[in-house]
Amino acid sequence: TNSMQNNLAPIPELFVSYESSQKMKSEAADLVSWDLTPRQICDLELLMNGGFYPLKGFLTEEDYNGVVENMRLADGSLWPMPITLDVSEEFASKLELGQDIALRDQEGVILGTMTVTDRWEPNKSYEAEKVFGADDIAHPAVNYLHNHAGKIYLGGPVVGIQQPVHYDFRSRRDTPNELRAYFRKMGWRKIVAFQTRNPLHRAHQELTFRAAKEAEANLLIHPVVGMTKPGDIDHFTRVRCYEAVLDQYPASTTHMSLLNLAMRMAGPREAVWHGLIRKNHGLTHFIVGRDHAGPGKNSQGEDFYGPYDAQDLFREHQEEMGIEMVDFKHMVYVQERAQYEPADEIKDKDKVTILNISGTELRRRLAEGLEIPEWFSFPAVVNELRRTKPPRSKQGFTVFFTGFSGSGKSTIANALMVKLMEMGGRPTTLLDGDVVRKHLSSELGFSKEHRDLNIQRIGYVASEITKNGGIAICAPIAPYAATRRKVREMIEQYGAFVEVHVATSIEECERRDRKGLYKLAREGKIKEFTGISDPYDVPENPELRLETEGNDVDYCAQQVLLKLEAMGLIAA
Ligand code: PPS
Repeated sequence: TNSMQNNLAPIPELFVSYESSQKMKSEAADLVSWDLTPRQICDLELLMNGGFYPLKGFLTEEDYNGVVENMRLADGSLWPMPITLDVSEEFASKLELGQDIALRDQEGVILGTMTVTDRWEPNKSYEAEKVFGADDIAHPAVNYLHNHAGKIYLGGPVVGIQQPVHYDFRSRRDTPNELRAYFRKMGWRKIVAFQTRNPLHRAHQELTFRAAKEAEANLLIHPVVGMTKPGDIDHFTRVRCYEAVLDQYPASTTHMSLLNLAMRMAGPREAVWHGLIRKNHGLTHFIVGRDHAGPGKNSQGEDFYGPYDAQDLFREHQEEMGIEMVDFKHMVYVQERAQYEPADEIKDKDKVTILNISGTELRRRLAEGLEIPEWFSFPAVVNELRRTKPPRSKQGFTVFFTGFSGSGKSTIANALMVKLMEMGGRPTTLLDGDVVRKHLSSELGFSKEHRDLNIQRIGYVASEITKNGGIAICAPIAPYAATRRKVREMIEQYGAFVEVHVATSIEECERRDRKGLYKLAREGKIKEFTGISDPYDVPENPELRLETEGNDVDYCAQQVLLKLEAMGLIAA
């Protein structure tokens, strides 16, 4: 298949002319509007600019059924991924078939219109089984399908008005036709694409450069900056890393462009989809590695797909796709020869030392501020990663005290705050119950709903503090486990969440009754009082449980410090 033709002629887009788009923008004011989700915006961008050619809009029911069933549109063309406009039942019920709707971004800017020809309720479990291989929400796309996507799908042709606006890395983003034009201008006919959602280290540089040499092709580094796997390094950091690696390649044969794709992590089907998208961008070759676009482990702890399933499915369809697979060589570092070599070509395996640092080990070294050797990565890349992921002892975190009123939360929190200020280094904020109820939640009472709102506000502020490298100390009662879990999730995106249960018993709190509230609660003068007439879910697995009875405040605060030290959050 080395003779693949690549004429680089423009590919059809769904955009109307500039004049019509101006006219449509004003007319669309009268249309019913759908506010696109972040994923739908990514999908729409590639639909409109030809990245998803031959699709002409969000899938109709017939196309969807074919794609789910056997990766084919109703007209027989190969298309492995359902590109669907999922909406709420409420929105769907307002529409008539044949009606035009305006598709708007999150700021309300109109990006395109769609004529709704189809509306149906998909069988999501079936879609999950067929497309992602299992109806298991450990798969990020299946989780998205069941827990984020709307219940109803709308389908129909799209008319493009304007590209979604990106304020970041503008000069690095290209539509398929812009890339085709660039290749034409440079005289490139054979181009191999490298898809990635991770920073490039030396092994990747080696393998991509080798792939290009072997195919005697130019190289396009084509990283995804739309949506990748939850938990991935953010694209801002990654693009700075890619830019740092670019000068390791010959400039005359290597180019980088960013792809605003929303990945689904669908392994084999995703590989074929990636191939079609690259074909549309004017590429002739595509690198497929081990476990391409793999979603990680399923809920049984097993891999969703076999390591080479993606290569097999790609190989099966590459002729029809018109893009050739270059299979990924697993590159390893041979210490004695101070170079990377394909693992399967090393003849003297038992005589040489093969070095490797896994992804997990890399994350550990970053978190603990340990050495990352030059044979593994480029200093400029490591620098960028360290800037984004400072060691845990320099990251922000939240200490979240929970316990009954009068349990001693505030007093211990205050003591902890003073001790942390004495150590210095990170800005520290105490979000004490009283402070919060005065400044953030002054209109709230103590109903379940109001307490939840109160705790979520505290969680939000603490997550912002944590994100920006500070220490947030919170000390509300926070009686409900579900709400505490939500707050934990919010904060753990950015740093550690240290839940401290101040386990003073209700009897002891009532005996102390510092504010005289327990007496009022017993007399029924305060309703819904935690521990008396309102529930408290005892934390099951807090990072720390403090027994306050018989222990003084200083001792308790010191216990928290020791815990923070054990977690690597404070260092010498
Ligand atoms: S919650 O449930 O987390 O939103 O509560 P929080 O914001 O921490 O507020 C608790 C303080 O409010 C006083 N107070 C009550 N507590 C519990 N139940 C009822 N019904 C109630 N009404 C007023 C009480 O003094 C709590 O103060 P602390 O600092 O916890 O002793």
